Parts: sequence; structure tokens; C-alpha cells
Amino acid sequence: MSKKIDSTPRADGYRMPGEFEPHAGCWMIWPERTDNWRNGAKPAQKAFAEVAEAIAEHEPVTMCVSERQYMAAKEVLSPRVRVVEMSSDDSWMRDVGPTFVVNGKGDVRGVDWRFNAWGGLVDGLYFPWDKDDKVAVKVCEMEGKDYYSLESFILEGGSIHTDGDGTAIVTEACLLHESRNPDLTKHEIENTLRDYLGVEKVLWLPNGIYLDETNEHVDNIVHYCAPGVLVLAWTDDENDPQYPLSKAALDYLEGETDARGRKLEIHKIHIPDEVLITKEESQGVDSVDGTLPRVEGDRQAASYANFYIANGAVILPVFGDDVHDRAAVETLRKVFPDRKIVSIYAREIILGGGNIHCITQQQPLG
Ligand code: KQY
Repeated sequence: MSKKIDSTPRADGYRMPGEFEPHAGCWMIWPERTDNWRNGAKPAQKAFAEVAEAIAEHEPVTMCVSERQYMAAKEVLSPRVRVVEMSSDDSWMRDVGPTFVVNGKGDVRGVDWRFNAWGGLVDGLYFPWDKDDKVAVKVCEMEGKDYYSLESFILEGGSIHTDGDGTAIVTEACLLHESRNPDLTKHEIENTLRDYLGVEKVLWLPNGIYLDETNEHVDNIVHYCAPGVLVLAWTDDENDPQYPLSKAALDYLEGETDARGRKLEIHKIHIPDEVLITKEESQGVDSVDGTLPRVEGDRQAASYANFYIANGAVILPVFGDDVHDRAAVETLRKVFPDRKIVSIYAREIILGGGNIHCITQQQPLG
């Protein structure tokens, strides 16, 4: 049994743990919409299945699949991935799933934010999104976890990271965007994060990754690897439009401390060479009014920071750029000496607008 709770995680002594803390498992959603994923979503399904199988070597994975695709997904996925039937509008569990919070006694609860497809009627990526907005509660109910439900506060899980030790990090570009919570001040937004993530300090990066269609989610530019330790998507090319965005993030982080007063240790990871949509890729996507089009030549917001930290492993997107792929693996080996670094070719995922972190949601062990 699971029920809605009318207080806040902070009031009840709950906090959002760091992703690097132990997990009970991972949640994902099977991709199928043909106006976002090319060729009937078959190449994306293969990539999602690879991600699920890689994570399942380290922790239990549940794949949520529509009634229409249920049997097909079971054919592709190995028996170690649990498949459950669930409706959704697309496949971004990070953004539509619950944010799990824990207390000191090992109890786990969910937070159900409001979801508007990354911008609602202002600049949302598809319409409608009502099924997505119900996913968080369904996951909590399936797991028998009580949950907090915000009435009107819009937030996606990919727009927050926490260190589990009092600090959250977000971008101004996303959280202060007119398409999210335009009636709230920065101070009010920060207070909501404090109440529902159980943090004391919020770090505000100005921007995320250039052309990121989520209005620059934080999970594509930085990743908390341990309290006080972050990786940052970087470029040495001062002529790249990403340069001023990453430089501003670095300058900001170097001048900040976290909730415990620690200086931040920042590891730069160079972004891959440009990932541009090919003509064939563009032509494989159904063109539908109201869904963001996939246009030949458009640059994708490809970044290695969009990885998933599993129990004992890091599942890293790579892009077929040998030099930068290898450098990303090497950096992560240093940052995570006790975890296996598992690279997955993620072009088919970035073509849909996000990456491995965006399609996964950890459930902490508590
Ligand atoms: O990156 C994400 N968190 C989600 C991207 C959504 C793209 C929808 N086409």
C-alpha cells in the first residue's frame, strides 16, 4: 500500500541521496514514439535494451512498457530485466519518474513533481503529456512507497543533482525559464528545492549544454560523483558556443563552497566532436505538428556528463569519437576507482534529445 503524504520531506527528516549511494534498483521506460525516435523506434529500443542489460548486471532494472509494445519488449530484453506495463507519453524516466528521498531509518519515499514536457505550451517538446505526469505515482504505488505530490510546481528530475549531503545543483537557464514556474521568484524556487530535496544550499549554474532542448538541464553539464566532487562537460575550443557556457560554470563552481563549506573538486571532461543529425536519421522520424522536429544538420547536445551511476558501475554514453570517448573513460576511471566503467554507444539516444542519465531513475536502497 502506498499513500500521498501532505507534509514535505524536509519536515519529515527525508533527503534526496546522492546517485553514488547504494541503489535498490533502476527504472526505465521503453521508447516507441515515432515522431521522436527514428525507424519506428527500433534503433532506440536496441540502445535502451543495452543500457538496461548493462545496469542489470549491477542492480535490478524495471522497464515500463506500453500495452502495445509489451510482448515485443519482452522478446528483446533478457529475463533479468523486469518488464511491467505502464502508459507514458515518451521514455524519459529521469524526468517523469519519482525523485526518491530517504530518512535515517532506511525508509524511502517518492516526490511527484508536476511535468509539462519541458515547457508546456511555451516551448514544450510534445503535446499532450498527461500520461507522463502520472508515471511518478504509478512507480511509487508499484513499489509500495508513500509519496509527496506537488500541486503545481513544475520540475524534471534531470534538472537537479544532489550530493546527498545538503547540496543541490541546478541551472538558471532551466529552473528560471518562463516555461516552468514563471510565477515564482528564484528565492521561492530555492525554498521548494530545500523542502522537497532536504538540502540546505542550492548551487545555481548559469547554463547547461548548448542547444539542449530541455532548456539546459544540469544533468547534461555536471554530475555529482561524491560529496564535493563533480565532473564538468568542457571544451578547449574557445570558438565553440559551448565554451562560454562551460567556462561560466567552472568560474562559478571555483568560487563556491557546498552546504558543508567544502571547496569543490572539479574534473573536466571534454565534449565529443559535434554530433549532427544526418539526412537519413532525420527522414526516419515522423513529422508531427506539436513535436520538436529532427532536422538534418542540427547539432545534438552530446555530453559525457550524462552517465548513470549504478551499484559498482558507471554506465557512460560514448559517441564513436575515439579520442574524446577514451579521455572520458580515463577520467571516470580516476574519479570512480571502485566502479567498472561501461561504455555504451549512445547515438540513438542522443538523437531523441537526451542520454543515459535522462532515461534512467535510481531507487535508493534507503
Ligand atoms: O534530456 C532529457 N532529460 C530529456 C530530453 C527529452 C527530449 C524529448 N524529445
